[in-house]
Amino acid sequence: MLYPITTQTRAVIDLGGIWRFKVDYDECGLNEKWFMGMLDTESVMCVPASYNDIAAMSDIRNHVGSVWYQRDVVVPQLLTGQRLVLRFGSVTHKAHVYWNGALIAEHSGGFTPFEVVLKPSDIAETNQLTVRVNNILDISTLPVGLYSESKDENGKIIRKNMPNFDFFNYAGIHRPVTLVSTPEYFIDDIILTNECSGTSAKVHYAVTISGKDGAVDADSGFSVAVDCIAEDGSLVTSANGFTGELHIENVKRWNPLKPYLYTIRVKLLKDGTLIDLYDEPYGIRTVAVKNGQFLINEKPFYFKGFGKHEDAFYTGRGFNAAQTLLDFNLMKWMGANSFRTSHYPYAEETMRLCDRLGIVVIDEVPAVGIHLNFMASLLTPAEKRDTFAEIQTKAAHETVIRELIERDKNHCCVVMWSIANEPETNDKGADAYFAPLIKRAKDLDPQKRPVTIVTLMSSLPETCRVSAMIDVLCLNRYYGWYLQSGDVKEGGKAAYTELQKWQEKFPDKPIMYTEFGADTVAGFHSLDPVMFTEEYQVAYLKANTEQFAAIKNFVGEHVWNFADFETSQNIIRVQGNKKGVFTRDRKPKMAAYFLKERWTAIPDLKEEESSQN
Ligand code: GCB
Repeated sequence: MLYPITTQTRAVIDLGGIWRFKVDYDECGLNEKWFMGMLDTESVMCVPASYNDIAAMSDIRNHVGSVWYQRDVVVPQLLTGQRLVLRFGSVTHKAHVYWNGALIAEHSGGFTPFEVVLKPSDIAETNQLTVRVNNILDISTLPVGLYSESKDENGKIIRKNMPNFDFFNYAGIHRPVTLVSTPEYFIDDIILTNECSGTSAKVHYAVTISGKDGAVDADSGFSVAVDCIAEDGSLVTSANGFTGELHIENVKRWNPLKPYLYTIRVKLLKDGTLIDLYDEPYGIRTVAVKNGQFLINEKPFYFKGFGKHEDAFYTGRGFNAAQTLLDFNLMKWMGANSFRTSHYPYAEETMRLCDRLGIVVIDEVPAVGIHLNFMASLLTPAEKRDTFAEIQTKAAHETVIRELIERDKNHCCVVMWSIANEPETNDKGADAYFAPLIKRAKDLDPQKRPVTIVTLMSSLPETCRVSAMIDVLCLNRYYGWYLQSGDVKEGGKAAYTELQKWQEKFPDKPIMYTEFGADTVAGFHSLDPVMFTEEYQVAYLKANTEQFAAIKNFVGEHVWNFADFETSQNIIRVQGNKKGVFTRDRKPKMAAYFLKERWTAIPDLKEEESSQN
């Protein structure tokens, strides 16, 4: 699905701003047809944003179920005759979209875009756009939630939505809502891949053209012309045809923190007349896993960075351009080169920014919580559940993998897909559940990037059933925090022992830490570094990072987390998770300086050890 941009042939109208808003406390909105006519409310809400913290009241913040958004939309006359598409960057987690009272779209999955074409006959002078947003998560959704209903003494239904993951279940219209115009026949999709050989490169492209009756083929009288344009605006090379190749000499490669973006300009023509035009930014680089190394542009890459969250004061999980850019500037300040979109796909705007800034991304689907004993047993010890006998996430999982790869396939910043975070990989059923999903990701990705599953502390070389199937061993490990608590020295030793076993078992697979960290309350200090102090966080990071150099295939370190973030309430969280290297308002803890010193001394790409030998 192409990102909405304005070109000579396309217009984008932003529908963000202040919408009418109503909480559906009794889930009666559907029966009472709140989608017909003006929403009966005095409340309003910002779009895009999570509604939770903005509403200020705890019954809205913690509401389980549906809320309704509504606004009027006027379609400018100058767009008459154009194909009009209503597009949502994301609605978390389930959306029902009504246009002038009629249901026109439904979408499940809170982190990927969806769109619907508006029929010209449905467009009135002023139109009413109503969205019902539902935040319920259960064992068939991703992320996974532990949903339950009970009745109070008056027979009123009480809904409980316990997240089976460690972040606050923010909800709402989280990303831009736009009205996009295209011509009737239009560029529907562009697939880009490349091959590099020394200083030259070939970019292979495939363009899909569609009209009102679906895709049209090359015999339809339409033609496609493609230009490759350099950053200074000069034309590098051109090609013709629905599919083809662009040959580039003296290619400028996209490199970590040293980005270069070409523009691939696709033109749809009929009898020489321009019908549609779309510009796709494209960085040329290669990615491969070989001999235990992670190669970018044929050189060993070392991941330095974080697991992050889309999480901010006031706007919650809503797209926040200023904070996103600040985070990347802070990362660059400390020599970080990469992050993982833990634990869901991030905004398209963020991915475009990463292409532009040269930030390397491990792109994760929202498959978190596929472990029915994890949060539950941690908080309220219960009988062991059989995750793969009970979980019903297969269909959602197939969908999110397809939607993420369709959305992000052309991004040079994306070097690996993570198809789950910390599932129960030791239990029987894990291999049967994940093997087809790994295959699906590989089949769907035109660039054939590596695929991983990020594993939990208990997934050990002796027990983990998925490690043989994945390309990179991505480990979340908390030695010296959840294990060997308070003793970083013992923690460091335990980390080393486990890493050595992985190295022995899979001598050809790269290994990285995708999480390691310690909760740290900013401003807590002690001479003897005790847990929760800034000194302990530094000692913990030092003790763990000291082990890495001795592990031959160790290719990177992502600290958990970039910044403190909001979670639901429980006995192991203090107004959220405090493992941030920055506070939630982006003030550095001592660890930021420790990491800056360490990371600025480690090259992003090892020039000296090219894969040619
Ligand atoms: C993990 C999870 C992450 C948590 C983190 C923690 O392993 O992947 O979502 O926030 O641990 O801090 O416990």
